[in-house]
Amino acid sequence: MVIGAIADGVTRGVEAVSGTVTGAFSDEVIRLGVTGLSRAGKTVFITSLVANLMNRGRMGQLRAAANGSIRTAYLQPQPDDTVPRFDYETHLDALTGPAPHWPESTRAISELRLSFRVQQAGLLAGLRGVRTVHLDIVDYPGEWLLDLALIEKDYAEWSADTFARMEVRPHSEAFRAALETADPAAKLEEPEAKRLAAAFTEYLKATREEGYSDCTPGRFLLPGEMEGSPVLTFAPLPPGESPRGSLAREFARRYDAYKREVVKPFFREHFARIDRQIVLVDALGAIHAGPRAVEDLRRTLAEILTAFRPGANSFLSRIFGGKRVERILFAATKADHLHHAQHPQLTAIMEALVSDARRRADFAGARTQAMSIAALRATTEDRVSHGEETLDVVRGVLLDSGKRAAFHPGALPADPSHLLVPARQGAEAWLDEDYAIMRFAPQPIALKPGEGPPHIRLDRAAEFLIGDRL
Ligand SMILES: Nc1nc2c(ncn2[C@@H]2O[C@H](COP(=O)(O)OP(=O)(O)OP(=O)(O)O)[C@@H](O)[C@H]2O)c(=O)[nH]1
Ligand SMILES: [Mg+2]
Repeated sequence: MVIGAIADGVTRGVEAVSGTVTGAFSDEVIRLGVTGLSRAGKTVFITSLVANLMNRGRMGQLRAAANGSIRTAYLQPQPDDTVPRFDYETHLDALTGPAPHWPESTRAISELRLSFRVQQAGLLAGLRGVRTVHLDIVDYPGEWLLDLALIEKDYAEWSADTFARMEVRPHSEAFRAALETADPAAKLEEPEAKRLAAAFTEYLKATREEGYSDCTPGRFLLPGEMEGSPVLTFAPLPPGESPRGSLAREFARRYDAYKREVVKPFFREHFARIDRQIVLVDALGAIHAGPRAVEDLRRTLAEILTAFRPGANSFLSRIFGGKRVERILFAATKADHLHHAQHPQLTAIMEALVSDARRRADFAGARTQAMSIAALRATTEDRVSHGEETLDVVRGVLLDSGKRAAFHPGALPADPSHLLVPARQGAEAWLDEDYAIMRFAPQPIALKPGEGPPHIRLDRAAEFLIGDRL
């Protein structure tokens, strides 16, 4: 405990020093965290945001872009040598090249530095001179935030929790069968450890495919370069004897190593340095999947968002050392699947999904907002007559067939509780409406000079997140 506190204190100290060094060169740094569960739209968001900040023709609602304060924006080497660079060029080529397609899934942390030369517009221009502001964008999986809950639990508690969840979740048979033939008190044999860890990982994968999002430890599903290492080769065990050198003793040790070597460094080295945060949420995808997916999403978001209340967790308050995330934007992504007439409803659902967490974060001093956005608009809007009525639709090219189609996903309720209440009550299906989803391909775009890729409200999102610092 004490050692942990000292180690954390030391890191903060070094941080503070490097902070002053940056200050001495009078360059300002904003660290923007971009997170969301897998497939939420992180990669597309960062790519389009950066492209639109470099070519600001479509950023009318970002004040510093509209009034000309931003003179130039350019990419620079990032400050952290050991973090993979966000592969901006490859992702942009995918989205805006001659045969546009969605980028590959990315499964780990990455970072990109975009720097601005800024000079205040108008009367103040001469007074303040030209400043350099660095925007460090950090992309990390939302699943990693779920591991925060492990820090407060020891191996026995975590095992007990995991078995309790298993009671109400499908696909645990194979792992249970693997446990039947295991002897936790016997001397550790590595093949046996691997066998149990593999069966447990398969169980986590299956539950995630079933739509459950809180499947800790997070790195078992997104191992990256740690695949096969001892910190990822353990599994929960029922309570029992754990003599020295036994499988049970070693699993408990590896669980502690996972917390120490994987979870804590992420929070300390990346999470605690974030100033501004956007949480991307595929709310439409969950609504389409049905009430259970919506309820699971709500719960998972609530758990993820506890990370933004450092006061509630002693490890977090220590590494934050009084600092906090100043602004948090909750963004429902892929809003181009909806005609804009329905965007207020989507935003209201987004607000309702995170309302508890938002209240608490507001209370902790962060400014929060909810919004509906599309980082890359893949559709155009239209109205079609459908029998007696006219219907608001969006049109685009379908990803699977390559055919053009008009799409109306169903009418979202004006009152979000019409979705969230049945979801909370465990309904199997929506009562009076089916929500369809279609996957559109990115459209070929001919960009005019000075314009970034088409989007919906990316400029408003940028204004909320960084507008005050430009
Ligand atoms: N129509 C539309 N679809 C989008 C948009 N953003 C993302 N998508 C869809 O969502 C998918 C996932 O987007 P990504 O940006 O790769 O999501 P991610 O969060 O980086 O996903 P992982 O890297 O797998 O965690 C894409 O392949 C698209 O199908 C958008 O603005 N509009
Ligand atoms: Mg990605």
